[in-house]
Amino acid sequence: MNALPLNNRPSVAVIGLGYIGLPTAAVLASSGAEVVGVDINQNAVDLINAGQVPFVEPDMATTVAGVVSQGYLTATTQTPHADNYIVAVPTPFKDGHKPDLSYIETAGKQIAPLLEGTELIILESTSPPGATEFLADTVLAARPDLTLKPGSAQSVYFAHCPERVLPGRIMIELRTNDRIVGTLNGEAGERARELYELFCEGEFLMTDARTAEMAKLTENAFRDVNIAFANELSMISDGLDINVWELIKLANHHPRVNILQPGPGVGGHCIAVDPWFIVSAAPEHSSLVRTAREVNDAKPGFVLDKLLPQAKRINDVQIAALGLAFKPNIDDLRESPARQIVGRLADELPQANIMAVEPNIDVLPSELEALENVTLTETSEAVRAADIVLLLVDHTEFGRLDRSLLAQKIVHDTRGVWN
Ligand code: SAJ
Repeated sequence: MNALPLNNRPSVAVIGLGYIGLPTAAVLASSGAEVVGVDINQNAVDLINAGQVPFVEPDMATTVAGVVSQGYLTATTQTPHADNYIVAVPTPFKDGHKPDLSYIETAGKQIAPLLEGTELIILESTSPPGATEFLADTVLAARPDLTLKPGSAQSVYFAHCPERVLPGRIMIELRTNDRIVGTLNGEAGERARELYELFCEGEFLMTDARTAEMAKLTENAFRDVNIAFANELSMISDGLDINVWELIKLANHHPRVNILQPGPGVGGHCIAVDPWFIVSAAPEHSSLVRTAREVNDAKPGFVLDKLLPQAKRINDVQIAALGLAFKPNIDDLRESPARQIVGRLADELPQANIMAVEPNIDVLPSELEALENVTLTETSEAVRAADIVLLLVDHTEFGRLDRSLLAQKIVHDTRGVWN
């Protein structure tokens, strides 16, 4: 832990204390910055100020507890003045898969009146091309006395530094990943780099803001396209009576082939969202990116189409649905195909008893909690009682399941864990 006195530490306000903002705030605070985290969620703010965390991410809780107790990180609902701002707010999409920049706009409007000149404003949120310019335009529209022209006391500096950390490994990857830094004006990039150098040991890759925005989208679209290929293979193989897991393993022995793993669909707030920003920016040239999204979004329906006819043949069928998170060993249920599948199973099978197993949560999400035919159940209890076992998430715990419990059951392993 860095022991710089408070008045020598750069001041940073991190806007948005979600899955990226909070770990970034905590790592910055533990590496020499004086950090104020800002969030509209009073409950999250109160928890953080008590040294606790509002969501699970390995190793984050201890870092937050440490920096809060030392006074290097505080949380508030009111945006303060700081020399450096990091904007890490959501960028969801709205109707027609168009990016929704309203959170970025709100952040810009809240920062604008506080600016004194010479501040650095970094956009970290994954953003469509042009979003950093949009943030700068928002700020300057509210503060016409300020300028993007560098070098004066009225200059404000903007950069885009997209986060690229993997949920479940955020505290490690924040320090070790290479960092793209996109400059919008003047020395913004160099200043951003100095700030991130407090904690990031990776290489710094300097570019302009627009290319940085597109680079982040490209990384996630690349992964989405590759997962879509694996998911498409799984559907092709199913019809041809071929084991897709064996097929991929064999093909991956080729020195230039590296196919990803199929699953019940693609979840999370990044890979299932970001490729649409590319489609939205250049619809006429992004048919591959769009198709990959459509293939991955169709996979939960394919899983249900396989399972429902079998389930409907069994009176008062008992189904163990293993996993609700969007990927293994986390509690994040956002855009989770598993959660979507369980909801649709419950709708289609009113007489069924659906035992949802998710070792990382204590309470079902509200839309499932409200259903009479869905209960949160412990792993082996659910598997023992089940007629059908549907594995949806490759949590480590499920891989350790006593396989003899699966004998006499109808098993759908969408992740190839028991293959
Ligand atoms: N998935 C598969 N098969 C695979 C790999 C993943 O079905 O072979 C599924 C997962 O189960 C999950 C979804 O894809 O539902 C996404 O999971 P992920 O682990 O691929 O990615 P995320 O969404 O957790 O994090 C991604 C990462 N991007 C890349 O790997 C290019 C991360 O580095 C980014 O920082 C993050 O998006 C983000 O914030 O954008």
